[in-house]
Amino acid sequence: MDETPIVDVHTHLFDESFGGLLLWGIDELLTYHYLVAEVMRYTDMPYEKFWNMTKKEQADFIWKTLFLERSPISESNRGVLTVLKELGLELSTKNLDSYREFFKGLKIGDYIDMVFDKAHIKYVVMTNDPFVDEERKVWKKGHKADSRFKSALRIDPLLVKWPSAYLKLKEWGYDVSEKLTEKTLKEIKRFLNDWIDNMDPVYMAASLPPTLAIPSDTETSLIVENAIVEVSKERDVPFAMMIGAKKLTNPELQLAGDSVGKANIESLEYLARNYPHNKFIVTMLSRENQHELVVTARKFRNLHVFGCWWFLNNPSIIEEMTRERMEMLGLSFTPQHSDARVLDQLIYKWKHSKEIIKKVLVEKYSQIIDSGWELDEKEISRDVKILFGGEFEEFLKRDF
Ligand code: FIX
Ligand code: ZN
Repeated sequence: MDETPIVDVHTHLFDESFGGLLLWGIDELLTYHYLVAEVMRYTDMPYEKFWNMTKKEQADFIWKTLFLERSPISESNRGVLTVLKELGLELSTKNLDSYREFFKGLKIGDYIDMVFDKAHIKYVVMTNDPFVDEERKVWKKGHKADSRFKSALRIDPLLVKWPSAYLKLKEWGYDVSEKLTEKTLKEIKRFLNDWIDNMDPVYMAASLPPTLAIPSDTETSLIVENAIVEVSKERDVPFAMMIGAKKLTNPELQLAGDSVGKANIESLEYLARNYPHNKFIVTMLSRENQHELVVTARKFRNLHVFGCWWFLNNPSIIEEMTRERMEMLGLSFTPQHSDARVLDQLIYKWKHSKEIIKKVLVEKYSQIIDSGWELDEKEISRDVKILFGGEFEEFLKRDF
C-alpha cells in the first residue's frame, strides 16, 4: 500500500500558479477549520475576538489551548503531529517557533515536491470555483497546468444560491433571468460548457444540503435535471454530488460552522435510475446515510462512491465504512480522499487512512485465504491500485 501512488479525488489544494490560494505550513495547519471548531469549545472568548486575531495569533492560541494545556488526541490535532514527525521535526520540544523556522526556509515548489513524495501522491483533484473572484482571475489570465493538480468545476452557487448566482452569470455576459426559462437554462449550459472548455475538469461537483430533493420544483432540482445532466453526458464530465452538508449551522464559526444532516437517498436513486447513461460520483456526509449509499451503489453501476468525508474522516468511522463497502462492493469504490485544504495535510490524512484501510484489507484477505484462496503480492498490488484511483479512472472511461 505504501508503494502505490495515490489518486486523491477531492481536495481544496491548488498548484503553484494559484499563488496564495494554496495554503501550506504550520500556521495554516493549526488554523485549519477543524481545529478552530475544537479550540472554541475551551474558551468563552468572543468569536469576533478570535477572528480579529492574525493568523499567527490564532495559531499561537490553538497551539497553547489544544497542544500545550491539553493532550492533542483529536484526529485533527494528531494530524498536525504526524506532519511534523514525517517532516523530521523534533516533537519533544513542543516549540512552535522552532517549527515555524523550518517552514520559513522552504520554497513552495520544492515543498510541493516533498509533500507529494512523502504522501506518495500521483495527483490530486482540486476544487475550482469560477464564482471565487481570486480564482476566476487565474483561469482568465491563463493557467499553467501542473499535471499533479487536476481540476474540478465546482458549481455550488449555481445549485444552492441561484438567486445570487444568476446575477453573477448576467454580469459575465450570460443572458439569464432568475426565472428558469428555456433561455436561462440554455445559458446555464453555455456557462458550464465554457468552464469545461476553460478547466478541462475531471468532474463537475457541488456540496448539496441534506434537504436535497430531486425531482422537485426547487431550483436545484430543475437546474440538475435541465442543465447539469445534459452537459455532463454530452461532455462526458461526471457530476460529483457531496450530499449532507448543512451550511453555517453556527455562523459565528464561519467555515468551521458547517454541520451535517441525513439526506434522502431517494434523490440519488432517482438520478441514477432516470439517467442511466450519466455518471455520478457521490459521497455523503452523514454516517446514517452510509449503509443505504452502499446498497444504492450495488443497484446502479453508474454511481461511484468515494471517501470518508469530513466528519466521517476519523479512524473509528473509516473502519466501519471501509468494511461495509468492501463487504458489499468488493473493490468497486474509492475508499478515501483527503479533502486537504492545506498542502501538508496530504501527509497525515493519507498516512492515517492507509493504516485503517490496510487493516480492513488484511482482514478481508485473511478470510478468503482461510477458505483456501491463494493470493500473491502481484494480486495484492493490483487490488490496492484499484482502490487508490484505478477503479475511479476506469469509471471515468466507461460509456454507459
Ligand atoms: O464542500 C466541501 O468540499 C467540503 O469538503 C468543505 O466545504 C469542508 O469545509 C471541508 O473541507 C471538509 O473537509
Ligand atoms: Zn471538500
